[in-house]
Amino acid sequence: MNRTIVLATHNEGKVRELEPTLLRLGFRLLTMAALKMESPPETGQSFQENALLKARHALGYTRHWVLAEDSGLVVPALGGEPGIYSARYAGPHASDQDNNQYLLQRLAGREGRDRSAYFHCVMVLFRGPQDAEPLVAEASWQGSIAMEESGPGGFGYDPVFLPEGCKVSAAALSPADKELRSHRGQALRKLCQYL
Ligand code: ITT
Repeated sequence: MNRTIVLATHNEGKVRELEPTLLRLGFRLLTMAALKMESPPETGQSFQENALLKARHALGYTRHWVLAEDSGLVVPALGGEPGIYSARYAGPHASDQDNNQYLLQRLAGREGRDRSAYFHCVMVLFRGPQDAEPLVAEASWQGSIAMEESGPGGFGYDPVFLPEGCKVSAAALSPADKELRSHRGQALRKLCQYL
């Protein structure tokens, strides 16, 4: 395809997961770090609002295509927490491990269905700054929250997320297996089908 896409994210975990498919399709990729772009404040009230906000912010810096996504973990028994606040659940500068420990504390004493959870991702693609009808795709990944962290890979909540039908946490899946099952992998495949 020989076209450049700017990945409007500062999250290296997301970049690692999005790269292989987009490169395989022949896109050249640029990151916000390479373009020295700041992240916008995430003031949206939904995954979709935040994904659009991140993409539109990046479009202020470039004439290339821009792909952005907003994602997070939803725990229905906690009223949907952490949801759109997943990246900063334990505080504004929280690390992934802080967030995981905080989540485990919030679920202390809860078992069975109360530990059900899913990841959700809304991904948007603007085919240049004039694109009035950006492509939007979304997907979820069902599972539950483990009693403790495990697994060497992934990022974010992967060490505490037990995907439905798996015996290990998302952090113990191979990158290819995670991409096949995950909210982000599914959303990206839908988006690519629209192209
Ligand atoms: P950008 O806004 O720069 O893209 P971010 O990390 O702030 O990066 P989000 O606002 O979309 O991104 O927050 C997503 C958070 O949800 C992320 O930081 C993780 O904590 C969590 N998350 C999303 N997808 C995940 C995945 O596949 N595995 C584990 N955690 C994930």
